[in-house]
Amino acid sequence: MMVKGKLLKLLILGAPGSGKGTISARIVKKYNVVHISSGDKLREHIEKQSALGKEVKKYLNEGALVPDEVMIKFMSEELKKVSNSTWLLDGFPRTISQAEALWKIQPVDVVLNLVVPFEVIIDRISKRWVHLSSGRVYNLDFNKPKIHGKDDVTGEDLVQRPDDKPEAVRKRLEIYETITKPVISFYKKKDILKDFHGSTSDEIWPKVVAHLDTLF
Ligand code: G5P
Ligand code: MG
Repeated sequence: MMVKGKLLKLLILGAPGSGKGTISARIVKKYNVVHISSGDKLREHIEKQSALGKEVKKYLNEGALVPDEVMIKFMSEELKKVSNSTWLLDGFPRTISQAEALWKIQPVDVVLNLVVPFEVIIDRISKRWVHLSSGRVYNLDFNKPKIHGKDDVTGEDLVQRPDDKPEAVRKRLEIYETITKPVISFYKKKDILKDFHGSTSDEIWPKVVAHLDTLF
C-alpha cells in the first residue's frame, strides 16, 4: 500500500508476550501489510534444521538473545526480499546496535509500542500454544483453538514454545528490561513512537486502529 507516494514501514515493539503477534495478525488482516516476525522466522529455521537453525536453537530455548551480528545479517537479507512492500516488523530490533543497523538499511516510519503489565504477561505466556509453520498463536483463555491442540486452518498439532517455560520467561523479561527497553528511547527521540497501554489485546486494538487510520 502506498501512502503519499511512499511505502510505509511499520514496527511493533513490546515485551515478550505483550501481544505483538496477536496485534500484528489483526493489522495484517485490516491493512494488508506484510508481517515479518524475527522470532517466527528463527523458529522456522530451527524446525527445518538449517545451518542458521542449528546455530540459534540454544539461544531461543534458553530465552537468550541471538548475537547482534547474526541477527543483523539475517534480517537485512529478509528485509531485502520485501523491500517493495509495506511491512510490519515484529521482534527486531531488540538492541540499540540492531536499531542503529536497521536505521541504516531502512528507516521505519511508524513505531507502535505495546505496554502491558508483567503479571498479565506471565499468566498468558503459560497458556500459549503455537502452530510452528504459520506462526499462528492461540491461548487457552483468550483465543482457544477450535479443536484442542490443533491448528484451526491446517488441523496440524500445536506445540508449546520451549522458551515459554517459567525460567526462560523470567530471563526474557529481564533481558527486555535491561537490553531492549533502550530501543524505545531510540525511536522516541526520532518522534515516531506511540505507546499503547492495556491489559488485553482487545483493549489495545481500537487504539492502534485509531492511530493507523490516520496514516493509511
Ligand atoms: P519472539 O518470537 O520475538 P517475544 O518474546 O518477543 O518472542 P512473543 O513471546 O512472541 O514475544 P508476543 O508476540 O508479544 O510474544 O505475544 P503474542 O504471542 O501475541 O501473545 C502472547 C500470548 O498471549 C498468546 O498465547 C496470545 O494468544 C495471548 N494473548 C494475546 N492477547 C491476549 C489477551 O488480551 N488476553 C489473554 N488472556 N491472552 C492474550 O522471540 C523469541 C526469541 O527469538 C530470539 C530470542 O532468542 C527471543 O527470545 N530473537 C532474537 N534474538 C536477538 N535479536 C532479535 N531481534 C531477536 N528476535 C528474536
Ligand atoms: Mg511473537
